[in-house]
Amino acid sequence: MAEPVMEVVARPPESMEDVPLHYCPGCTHGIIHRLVAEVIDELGIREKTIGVASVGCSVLNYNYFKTDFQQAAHGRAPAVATGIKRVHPDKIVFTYQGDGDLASIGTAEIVHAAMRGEKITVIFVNNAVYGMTSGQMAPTTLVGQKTTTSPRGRSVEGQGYPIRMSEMLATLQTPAYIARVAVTDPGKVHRAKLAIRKAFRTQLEGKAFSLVEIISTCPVNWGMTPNEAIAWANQNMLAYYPLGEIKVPPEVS
Ligand SMILES: Cc1ncc(C[n+]2csc(CCOP(=O)(O)OP(=O)(O)O)c2C)c(N)n1
Ligand code: SF4
Repeated sequence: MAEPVMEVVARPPESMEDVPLHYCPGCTHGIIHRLVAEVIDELGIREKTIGVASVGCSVLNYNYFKTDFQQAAHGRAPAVATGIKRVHPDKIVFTYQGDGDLASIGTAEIVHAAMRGEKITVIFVNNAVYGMTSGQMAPTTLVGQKTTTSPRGRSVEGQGYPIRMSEMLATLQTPAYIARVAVTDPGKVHRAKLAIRKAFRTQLEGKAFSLVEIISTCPVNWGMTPNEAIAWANQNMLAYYPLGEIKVPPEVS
């Protein structure tokens, strides 16, 4: 009897290694890796792309992308990417940063790289907590959200309001493209990819700084199942962090 033929219906993008990811079940970092790798494939830029890994759960993403990669100290990815891009202006340079990394430890670096108009692309993963270190409160944690360091919920009196980094950076003169997307249902994943593509194209066209904030889930530290985490993000995070393009250069379509 003939062996049944197994049809391959899905494989990793060319720019991703075919290896298991270390992320928790239901974590959305894996979806975002895939979207970035698909965009790199479709733009045909793998050989000239250099990623900068930050510190957080995505610290090992240099094991997953087939592009060149450099590790940066916590929060310093935009500064490291600045150096790489200035030395190699012909390369496509992107950072991949969590919200603890970008909005807290690296606040200075991201603000000044954006204001200098560095021609880099930033992938900013906002899951409202410090994931890797067990779910402490981040600058992006929602009011009332319980974390390991805000067990009664974040309070405005105690910790202030969460920072909307994309809106804040969009007030600066120089950034070319800033958008907020989510990966919490298939339609949103599709739109997230379009935004990531636009951000990379902004850089390819020689325009200034581009950033895509991606609303994500951390089911383990939120104390939820993956499905509960998706529903919580859709209901609560999107109410405070509205999706859409916040700054677009007229020429980039
Ligand atoms: C200067 C510095 N401060 C703190 C730490 C500890 N630390 C490592 S990962 C991390 C949290 C990262 O959270 P986030 O950037 O939100 O990424 P996630 O893990 O949620 O993807 C912290 C605080 C460190 N390594 N270096
Ligand atoms: S701790 Fe959170 S962000 Fe980190 S891998 Fe697990 S689910 Fe993802």
